[in-house]
Amino acid sequence: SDRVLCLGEAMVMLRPHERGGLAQSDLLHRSVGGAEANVAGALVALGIPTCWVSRLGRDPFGDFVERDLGTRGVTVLAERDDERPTGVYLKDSGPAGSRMYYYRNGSAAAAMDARLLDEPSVATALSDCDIVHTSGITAGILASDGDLLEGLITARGSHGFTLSVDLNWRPALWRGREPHGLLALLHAADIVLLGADEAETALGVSSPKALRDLIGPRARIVLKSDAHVAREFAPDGTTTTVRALRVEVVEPVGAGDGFAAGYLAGLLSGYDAVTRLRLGHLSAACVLAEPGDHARHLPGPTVRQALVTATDADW
Ligand code: KDG
Repeated sequence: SDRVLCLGEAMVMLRPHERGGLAQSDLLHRSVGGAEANVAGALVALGIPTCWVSRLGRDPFGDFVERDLGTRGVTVLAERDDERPTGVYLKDSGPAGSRMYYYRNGSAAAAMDARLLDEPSVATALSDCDIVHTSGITAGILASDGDLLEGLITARGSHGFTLSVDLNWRPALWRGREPHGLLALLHAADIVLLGADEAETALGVSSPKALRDLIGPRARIVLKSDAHVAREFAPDGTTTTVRALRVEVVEPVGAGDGFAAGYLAGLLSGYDAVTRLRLGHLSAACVLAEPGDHARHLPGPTVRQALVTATDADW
């Protein structure tokens, strides 16, 4: 059965097929984006059986998302909606970085609520998995405020899975709203992944101590700074620091999802803190080297084994 359940929206992602931006390009390249779906695909590629739970429109883009994730080996548990469409987003990459344009208001996924967790296939997956992974994006898109996430926190109590949350701060989703649901989710989480820049902008905290005070004592916190180093702060006070690999960045969107997948795969493989942070960095590097939001190739068993025995000098 699936060891991880990823909960969140997947969208069709369109980007210029040729050089030049969206305003110039006549041809667009189509792929699948969406933070939790990116994590699900990467986990499967890293050898961890994973399902993705969401809602999709009953439309051709919904078929495309379902087929793409299914082909990559992800178990797709997505309710189809006859009225609401599958979300779409456009990515314009330029020398100054990437811009995202969302067409997701009123999407099928935005209508997710606690009933989704009672669907028999989803309820079974929740009781069988080790980790449920979701993100601040899910908190940001939900139409019925908090209902789904409260349901998830309650389900953790009865099923006993580990709740992993990536802050994934997307200001465009929070304009004019207070991130209450997001804070409740962070408080409840067993694992919190976030960037130092997001901690500052979204939560207004700039030190690990302030972050620990805000999130509370239970979570393992993984803080990534300026893409150069990742630190794991365990609840017992242990801190582990691993610097990132130096890679040439083709396009950065999705790297955090690659990191989350590597880190969670490492945790489930029983790797120590150093090794799981390394696998996070390595998986992120694979995404950084591609224009899409997820990598076509992730470290195979031989590389993962090499990570386990690598010394600091090797890394
Ligand atoms: O983390 C990558 C995601 O940001 C991207 O795939 C699109 O899910 C997405 C979002 O909401 O930004």
